[in-house]
Amino acid sequence: MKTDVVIIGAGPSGLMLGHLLAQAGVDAVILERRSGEYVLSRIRAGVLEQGTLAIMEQLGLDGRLKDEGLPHDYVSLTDRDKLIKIPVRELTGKHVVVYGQTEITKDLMDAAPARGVQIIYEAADVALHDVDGDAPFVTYKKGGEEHRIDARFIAGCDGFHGPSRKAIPASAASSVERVYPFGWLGILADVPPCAHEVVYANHDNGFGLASMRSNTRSRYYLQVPTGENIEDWPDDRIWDELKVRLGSEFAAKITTGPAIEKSIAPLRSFIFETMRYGSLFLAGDAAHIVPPTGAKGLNLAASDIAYLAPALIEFFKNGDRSGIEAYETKALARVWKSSRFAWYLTSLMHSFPDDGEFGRKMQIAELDYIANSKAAQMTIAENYIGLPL
Ligand code: RFL
Ligand code: PHB
Repeated sequence: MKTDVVIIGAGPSGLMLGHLLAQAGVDAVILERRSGEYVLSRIRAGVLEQGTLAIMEQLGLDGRLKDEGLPHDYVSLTDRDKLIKIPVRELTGKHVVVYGQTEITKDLMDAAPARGVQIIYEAADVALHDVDGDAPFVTYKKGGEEHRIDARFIAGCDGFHGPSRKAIPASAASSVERVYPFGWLGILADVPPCAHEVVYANHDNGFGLASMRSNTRSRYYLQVPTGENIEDWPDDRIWDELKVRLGSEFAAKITTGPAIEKSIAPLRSFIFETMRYGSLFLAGDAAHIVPPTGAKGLNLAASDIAYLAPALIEFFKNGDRSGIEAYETKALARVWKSSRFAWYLTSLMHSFPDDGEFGRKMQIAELDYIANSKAAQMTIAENYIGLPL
């Protein structure tokens, strides 16, 4: 088989790219290791920035998002029992929308057949070849047979563990990493949320977060030390700890219920600075991981695609290489700024016992400053709704 672009991975970045290319008449094939049902069963991000919304709108796939997404005009920070409610819409004129990554993925997957977006699910042993030249190709196995797709470019949208990043020789690559000594224990439950906005809570016991997927489905998180065992966290223990960390006002409004999903994710920042190598482009989690504080992961995947899709389209339509030459520099500039915000909010809101009393006092002073400074709230608001593309 031959195509213009082979896209590896049918997560949000691969699906958005596939749709944008198809809309412009550029040929692409998406190869996904898992089944569609499996991809849709992964519970991940939920807060969408302006730029992510704009892609769904450009694709004309924002119908359900408009009907079911929850626009948020505020984001809240708490410092034990003190609440700082930041009016993001009043400060920036913009808002974020809460709509699960699962729903975005479903909308993109469901629309694929009618729009000629070809997705090959359950493609095993995907391997990239000749990525340093102009005629790369990808091999994979399906139904017991080996297949080959020749292309002009390969887009590695295969997440942190996929093969694309590994296809770049170490001698050509550079990366930067910070691993945090804790993770987030997430719980999803069919109970009404305790607040309309997302609440990031700083407490001496550690960080807590209240979010939602709808008016009847809540998503909460707790900071837990690395190596913590999910079996040690029965539902009751999670709810009790959330009530402590979120403070008395929200505790009174928490409705508890059985978990429909529960898992622990480690926190790390990882930036692979080589986002292009020859004919291979990396996008989304394949190139960078941000700690989830600030909800930037999915939105960064979308902004990479907002740069990469027009660059590839310009190349195929007009032979213009300027977009593809500029991709890495443009994408990385935004990746570093989103990583900065995620690091800032992680540092401000989590418990770092090794930082001692001084570190804790600095957090308290900073939160007090934010509570009383419009300038500080503006800084948080403009990062939260998403920096411009
Ligand atoms: P994805 O979503 O990981 O999609 C990559 C796709 O590539 C497929 N794949 C392969 N396909 C073919 N061959 C192979 N060998 C392959 N290897 C992998 C995978 O099956 C998958 O379908 O990456 P993408 O598209 O870049 O999207 C990025 C976002 O998914 C990610 O940034 C966020 O979900 C990160 N993230 C969160 N971000 C937030 O903003 N808020 C959150 O609450 C939040 N929670 C999370 C998260 C990421 C998690 N992971 C990755 C462990 C919770 C978790 C558990
Ligand atoms: C979520 O709703 O899952 C969520 C919200 C805010 C974050 C991270 C995750 O910073």
